[in-house]
Amino acid sequence: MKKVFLLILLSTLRLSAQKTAPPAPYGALPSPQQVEWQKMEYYMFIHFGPNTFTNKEWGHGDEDPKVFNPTRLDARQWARTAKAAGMKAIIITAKHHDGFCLWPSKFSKHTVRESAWKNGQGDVLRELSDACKEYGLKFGVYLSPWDRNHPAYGTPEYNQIFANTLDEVLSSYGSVFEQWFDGANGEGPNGKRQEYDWNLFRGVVYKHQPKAIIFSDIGPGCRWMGNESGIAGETNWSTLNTDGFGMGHAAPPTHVLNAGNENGKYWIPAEVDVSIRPGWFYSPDTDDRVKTLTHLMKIYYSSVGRNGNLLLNVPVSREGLIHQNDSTRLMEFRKTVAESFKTNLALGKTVTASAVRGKDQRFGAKNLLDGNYDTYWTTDDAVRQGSFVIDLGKPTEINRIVLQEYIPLGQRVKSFKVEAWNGKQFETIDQQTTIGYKRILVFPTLKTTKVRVTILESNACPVLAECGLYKATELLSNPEIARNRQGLVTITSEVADPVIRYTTDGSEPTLASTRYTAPFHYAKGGTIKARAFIKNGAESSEIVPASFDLAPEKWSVVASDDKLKSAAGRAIDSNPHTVWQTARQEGSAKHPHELVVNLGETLNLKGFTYTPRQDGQNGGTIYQYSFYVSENGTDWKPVLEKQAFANIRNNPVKQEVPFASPQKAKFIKLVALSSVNENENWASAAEVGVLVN
Ligand code: FUL
Ligand code: CA
Repeated sequence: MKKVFLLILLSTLRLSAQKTAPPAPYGALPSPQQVEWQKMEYYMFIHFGPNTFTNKEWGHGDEDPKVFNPTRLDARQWARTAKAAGMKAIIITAKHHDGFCLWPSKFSKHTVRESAWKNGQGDVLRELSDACKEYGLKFGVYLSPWDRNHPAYGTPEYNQIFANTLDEVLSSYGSVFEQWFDGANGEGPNGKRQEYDWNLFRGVVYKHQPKAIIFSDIGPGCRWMGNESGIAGETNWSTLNTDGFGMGHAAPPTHVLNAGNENGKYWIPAEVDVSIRPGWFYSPDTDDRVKTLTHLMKIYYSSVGRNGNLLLNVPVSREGLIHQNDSTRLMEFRKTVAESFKTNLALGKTVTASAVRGKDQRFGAKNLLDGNYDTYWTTDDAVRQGSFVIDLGKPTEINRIVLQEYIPLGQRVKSFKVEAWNGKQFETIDQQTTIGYKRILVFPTLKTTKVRVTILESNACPVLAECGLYKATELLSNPEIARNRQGLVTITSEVADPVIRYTTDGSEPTLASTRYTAPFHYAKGGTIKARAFIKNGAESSEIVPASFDLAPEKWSVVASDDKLKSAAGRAIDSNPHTVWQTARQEGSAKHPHELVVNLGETLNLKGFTYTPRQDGQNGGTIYQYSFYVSENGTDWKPVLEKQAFANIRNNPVKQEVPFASPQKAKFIKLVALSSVNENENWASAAEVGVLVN
């Protein structure tokens, strides 16, 4: 009897001493550097170079280096701004497609040394890397292999030259946390494209910066997520299959980059690069078009909130400073994010899970609410579903939930559901797919005592590090300004009983400005600024600007048959959601495809505009074009020949193209010479317009 008792005692002791093992890692895993990188969440991109001074997005490489002449360059101001904005690093375009080097490279004759800035004695990379050290920021470099200036581009020697360039940068400015490789590959000065030697380039990076994260379309450190508008996929796996793929046109389709591959072979998380302005480079034309706070918050939720890091571009101005408008907006953004996620209402509250791994409290649900990423809740290996309930103790207002998987053990969750207790039962708030490092769900404010999270599907037992509940700042939604073909402006608002006020003289609308009550005529164009007020002005929306040129009231499409006429009419109906496209059937005429418009009166044109289709597709989007004008519709004068809309494939925003000198015209003709997609023999447009103001 005694013996048996002793045996039982011994085995119990042994059992409790034998701790439950943590789950084995699942699938492709992040390196320790990738985990660190993911925790950075938010950092700054800076596009700066000759384009800053020439109003271009893609320089041609033949620009006079003397144009680069910032008058008051202060890299410490950039670093200070980034730091105050809550960012963790700065990545700068050390060399963009025009080949201009922001440091005095030995391997190029197109650099700051040849510029007017500091009499050729300056080095932007030196100043910025020093400033980053001073402000405790990490430093990263963008280097475009595509080089429209270098005479060797397009020959085998160029690969070694680019490798030397990389070597120079990566061994001269201290630690580089991220090397950004642009996938764009176009023609160089000799009209040839380069076959890049990526193995060579990667080798140089790791030689000097073994811990650097290499960004490219397909990693290996992190990946492009398929667009430049700041929207990662709602489903976003950090794993990707890259075998057989390459950069640029050889990359997986953008929808794949956007969502990653479930069970992908490599860990290549998404980085969300987007500009705070319509373009990547500074232009005085966009000083008024810095993205609104509302827009930036939307980007935050669709980047950091969807398992991606946010790389927000803030272009440096011609003075060599971050413009006041951008820095003001960055501070508002920082404040709103910080306030929204200041108080985790779930922290330290009671939480119970449907199951706990080995019933071992080291893996218990309380780990979800301890504010420590390195402790997690998990279940037995065979368990693929499970839930936990957070008891808030009292009715609490919430509108955001933050979930985090413990990624050192891989990304596992395929779908999950969030519910709130309504007094009688749990009611679904949202059901979504992946979580990854961080997932934030946004929902209207509700009051509840209990929240239940259910993992519905997981590729291995779920491993969740944290769950947070918040009552985030709700911004009053912004009014929207639209103008129709006849020039009638409508201002709408989602706010209940708003008082909308607007101006047409560029000033900021106040409570004293004109009140919007009905659509008004505004065919000649200009800038309208609107703002919604509620509670007698106690609360207001942001100020929303909208700029218009001449309305296409009197315009008509010139075409032989009515079908084409009405189809082409979609390019001049003032509705960016309707698309004109030329015939695309088999055997149809190859490029050029053209659109001819009768303006109905003779005008003095300063330029034209082209809005590519805005429906998420890029079929027929024009890349190269020529533009003609005519006073009688028969004799055509070329104004712009064989030009290109720079970067329109990745950033399909409205293009505004000024002419070198004003042109008298009653007719215009836009001729599409090529599409953004190779071998596509048709053209499309959401809108075509003119600049007369
Ligand atoms: C693109 C480039 O072509 C753009 O000019 C910009 O630098 C963007 C970040 O990457 O591929
Ligand atoms: Ca934890």
